[in-house]
Amino acid sequence: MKKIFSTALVLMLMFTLLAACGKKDAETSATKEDKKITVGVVQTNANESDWRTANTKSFNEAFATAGFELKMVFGEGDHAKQISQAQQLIQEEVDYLVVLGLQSAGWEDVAKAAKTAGIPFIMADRKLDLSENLYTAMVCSDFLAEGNKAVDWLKTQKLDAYKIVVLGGDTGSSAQLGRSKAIEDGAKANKWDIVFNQNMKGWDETLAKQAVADLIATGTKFTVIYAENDNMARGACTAMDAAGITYGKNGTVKVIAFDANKWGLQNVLSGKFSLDVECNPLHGPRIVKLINSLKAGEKVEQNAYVDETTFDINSITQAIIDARKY
Ligand code: GZL
Repeated sequence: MKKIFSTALVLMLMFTLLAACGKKDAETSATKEDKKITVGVVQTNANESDWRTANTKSFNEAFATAGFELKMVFGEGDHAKQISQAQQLIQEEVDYLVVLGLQSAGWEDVAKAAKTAGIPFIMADRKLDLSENLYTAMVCSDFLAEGNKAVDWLKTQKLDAYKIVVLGGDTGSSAQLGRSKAIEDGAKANKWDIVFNQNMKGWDETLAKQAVADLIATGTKFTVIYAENDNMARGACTAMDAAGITYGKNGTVKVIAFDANKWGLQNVLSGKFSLDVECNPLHGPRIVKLINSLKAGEKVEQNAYVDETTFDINSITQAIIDARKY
C-alpha cells in the first residue's frame, strides 16, 4: 500500500514539474514572441543637414509604426564616439545594429563583436569598408553613381570653360568619397579644371559660404559649383549673391547640388540650382522591411542600393516637388 502511495506521490510531483516547465516554456516563448524588437541605430549627427533630419525622422516614424524599440545614438562628428556607441549597443544586446558611419573605415572590430554576439549588422545610408562576411545587409546610396550622373549632365552643358569649385562633404565619409571621386575622375577625363577642392566639416552651409566668399576674394574665376549637398550649394549661392556673381538659369555659374530636398528642388525650379542629384533619406521603411524579412528567416539581398534620379530645370515641375516626401 505504502509503495503505491509513494509511486503516486512521485508521479504527481513529475506531472507538476512538467506542467511548470511547460508553462515556463510557454511563457518564455510567449515573452519571446511578444518581446519588442530592439534596434540600435548609430546615426551621424542630429543637425548635420536637412537630409539627415529627414533621415532621422524616417527611422523614428517607421520604427514606431512597426512597433520596434529604437535606440538611436548620435556620433556628432566623432568617429571614435560612434565606435564606442556601437560597442555599447552590442553590450545592451540589441536585436539588430544599424550603422550610418561618419567614416567608411574602422568598423571591423564592431562588426566582429556584433557577429560574435549574434547581432545582425546592417549598414544604412553609407556603405562601410567591411568584407561581406562581416555584415548582414546594407541599404545605401551609390555615391559614385550619383556623382557620375552629375558629370554626365555637366558634359551635356557644353560650357565654353569648365572651371569647377568642389565643396566636399565630411572627409572620409562614403558620400564624400564617392561624389568627389566622380568629379575628380570626370574632370581628368574631360580635361576640365578643378580650381578649388575642399571638404567642409559636417557638410556645413556656413563653412561652404565662407569658402566660396574667400575664393571670390582671391579673384579666382569659376563656372561650376559642385556642392556635395543642398545646404552647401545654398551657402555658395549666398556668397555669390554677396559678390554680384550670377548663377543658375541665366547666370555665369552652373550650380550642382546633391540630396534633392524639397527646398533644393524649389531652387531648381526657380533657376538657382542647375541640377540637384537625388539622395533618398527615407531609410526607415526599408530597414523595417529588411528586419522583418530577417526575423521571418527569409533570404535578403545583402547589397541593396537605393534607386535615385536627378532633377534639372527641364525635368522639374511644382507638381513633382509637391509630391515628394522630404
Ligand atoms: C548621403 C548622406 C549625406 C547627405 C548629406 O547619403 O550621408 O550626409 O548627402 C548628409 O546632406 O548630411
